[in-house]
Amino acid sequence: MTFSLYGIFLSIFWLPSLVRSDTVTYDFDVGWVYANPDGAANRPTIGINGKWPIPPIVVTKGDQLVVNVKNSLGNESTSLHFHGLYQNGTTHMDGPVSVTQCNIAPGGSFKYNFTVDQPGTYWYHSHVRGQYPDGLRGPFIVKDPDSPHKDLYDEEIVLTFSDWYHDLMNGLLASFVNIANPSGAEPVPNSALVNDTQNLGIKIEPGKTYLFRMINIGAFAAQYVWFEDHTMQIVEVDGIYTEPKDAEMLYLTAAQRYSVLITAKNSTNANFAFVGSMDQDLFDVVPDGLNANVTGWLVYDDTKDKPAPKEIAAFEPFDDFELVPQDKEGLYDKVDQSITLDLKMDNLGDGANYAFFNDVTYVHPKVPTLYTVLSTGENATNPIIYGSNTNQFMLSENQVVEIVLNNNDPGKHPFHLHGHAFQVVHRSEDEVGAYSANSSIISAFPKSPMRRDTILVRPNGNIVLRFRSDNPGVWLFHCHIEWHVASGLVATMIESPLSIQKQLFGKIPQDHLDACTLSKTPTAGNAAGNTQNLLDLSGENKSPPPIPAGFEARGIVALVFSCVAAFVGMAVIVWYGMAPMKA
Ligand SMILES: *[C@@H]1O[C@H](CO)[C@@H](O)[C@H](O)[C@H]1NC(C)=O
Ligand SMILES: *[C@@H]1O[C@H](CO)[C@@H](O)[C@H](O)[C@H]1NC(C)=O
Ligand SMILES: *[C@@H]1O[C@H](CO)[C@@H](O)[C@H](O)[C@H]1NC(C)=O
Ligand SMILES: *[C@@H]1O[C@H](CO)[C@@H](O)[C@H](O)[C@H]1NC(C)=O
Ligand SMILES: *[C@@H]1O[C@H](CO)[C@@H](O)[C@H](O)[C@H]1NC(C)=O
Ligand SMILES: *[C@@H]1O[C@H](CO)[C@@H](O)[C@H](O)[C@H]1NC(C)=O
Ligand SMILES: *[C@@H]1O[C@H](CO)[C@@H](O)[C@H](O)[C@H]1NC(C)=O
Ligand SMILES: *[C@@H]1O[C@H](CO)[C@@H](O)[C@H](O)[C@H]1NC(C)=O
Ligand SMILES: [Cu+2]
Repeated sequence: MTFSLYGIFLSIFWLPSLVRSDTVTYDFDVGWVYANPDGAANRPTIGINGKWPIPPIVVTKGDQLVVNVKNSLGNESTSLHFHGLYQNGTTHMDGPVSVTQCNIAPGGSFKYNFTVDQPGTYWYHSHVRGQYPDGLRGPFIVKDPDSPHKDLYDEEIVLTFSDWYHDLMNGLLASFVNIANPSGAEPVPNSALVNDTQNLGIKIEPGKTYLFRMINIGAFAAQYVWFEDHTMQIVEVDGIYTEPKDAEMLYLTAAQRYSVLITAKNSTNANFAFVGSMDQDLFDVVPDGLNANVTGWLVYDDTKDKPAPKEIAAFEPFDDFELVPQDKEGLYDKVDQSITLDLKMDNLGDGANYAFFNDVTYVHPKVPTLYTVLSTGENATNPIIYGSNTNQFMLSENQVVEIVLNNNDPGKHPFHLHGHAFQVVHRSEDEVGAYSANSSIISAFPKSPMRRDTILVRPNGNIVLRFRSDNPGVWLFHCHIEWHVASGLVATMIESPLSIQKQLFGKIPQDHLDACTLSKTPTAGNAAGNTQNLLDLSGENKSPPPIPAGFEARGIVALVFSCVAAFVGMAVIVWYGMAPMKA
């Protein structure tokens, strides 16, 4: 009797403290190591604490996460972004350099500290221009004691998929945004990886059900993923629980995640291949000998063969637009603010190829945008002060915001919004041109649209995304192909700037400001660092000027090609001239 009374007492007065809220701390010393994950090239790679692959971050919903970063790279700045985390109240912990923080220069340190209040499968990566494909990217898993699927599986397995380059990003970026690459052809990866290796065996026990958390941590290539003779049941997409849906093949763009349940067979008679296959439509030229596939096995019996994957006739992935969030959140049908982004690729006056939203290519401001918000008082609501090349949009509080993105480019692009998951209310097929709402399109909007944080827009197609501006902060919206971030396919959402000031004015931690001192970055004023006249942007960072009137992009391309051909010709002559004479 006393015991059960005590039990009631406990449950009334002590239950809240049983909801765990631990602090989880990681100390990350970021530095160069060597790695050779595809067995074809040992290359300098960015590791953590002397190791690569870098460790997964694993927390439980509700935890306080502290990541102490020390930059020991010696020759590059760094930062960390926690992809998909809402950072509600902590926009200064989001990670993109020149947006919510300064560079962490070589020798510098920086503490990320925020509450993780959402379950699911995420990842973390550098948000310095072009850096993460050199290795600084890994899983970020938020466990959920209250997961609606927790009784449906026995074990969890994290699997990352990635493309991989043998050359370092610094050199690849220099030749990508270059007059000698006027068409903007992206460097093609050398190989595909699963869990930063190839030929991975996964020990499977018969009869068990596994939750596979799959993450594309690549730079560029989307991957088709399938498990031979095993059906996947999708239960989570980008951190949002979904109603279970069966799928035989998934398509994971760079930065997308899926959790799927896979039930093992009862017999151990055979092992089964699984494959990640890079979407070669993305590659302008497919180099001879490229193996776009990475293979692994569900290993039921170690002593049996690991069969080569069967060739498949066609890629027919599950259409993620069919997913329904488990909470069935209804369509936001009344839009308060609609933003149209017209995407194109084009050349600027320096002859290189850039990516544009509404004819503006992103160039980072001198003052991180968040610090402009915090240092300009009531003028923070004036979009002009954020500069001419940041594609800034002011969002006011608690509105339904719509982003209409028209892809005027023959490429596929995975778009990501920081700080939110969005409803995907419409996604067109290929080659339909700009979005134009009509009654048949609107009546086809899903009642409970899929929500996620990264979505593919098809070639010359369009997407319509909606979210509620309930998270004051400075949030990037960008293509998650790292080449396109470098060529400027980025917009800045400045959500409720006066509320950001209320949350964070005077509260930016000293180590964040010290990072600015070390990297010689101003922390006040408009995009140009002007604190006196906020409308005076002289000295701001700007894109190269447009191609001079009278020249056509095609003309420049032809001119460059003939110059390049002449240069190659000369180089060949010089090279022959220098070759030692054979006796
Ligand atoms: C930085 O250091 C690494 C490792 O020593 C080296 O491979 C890389 O080329 C350097 N990068 C630059 C930009 O100098
Ligand atoms: C992290 O932030 C929380 C909340 O602001 C604070 O209480 C805690 O002391 C911080 N932890 C560290 C290690 O700075
Ligand atoms: C894949 O790597 C993650 C860490 O990134 C690890 O937790 C997981 O166990 C690995 N999966 C397999 C099947 O080895
Ligand atoms: C494995 O055996 C169990 C129990 O007999 C049965 O319920 C289940 O359907 C079987 N699974 C498969 C994949 O055949
Ligand atoms: C990769 O997989 C696809 C699909 O099965 C197949 O068509 C292709 O031949 C494979 N490539 C290699 C190099 O094995
Ligand atoms: C609405 O737009 C779609 C796509 O542009 C088009 O296929 C369809 O015919 C249009 N319907 C009406 C009723 O105009
Ligand atoms: C942020 O927190 C506020 C207040 O707790 C809440 O109303 C809002 O929905 C949250 N937004 C996100 C994106 O988590
Ligand atoms: C900010 O705006 C106010 C009111 O529009 C103006 O009087 C003031 O000069 C502005 N501040 C700066 C630093 O430009
Ligand atoms: Cu892109």
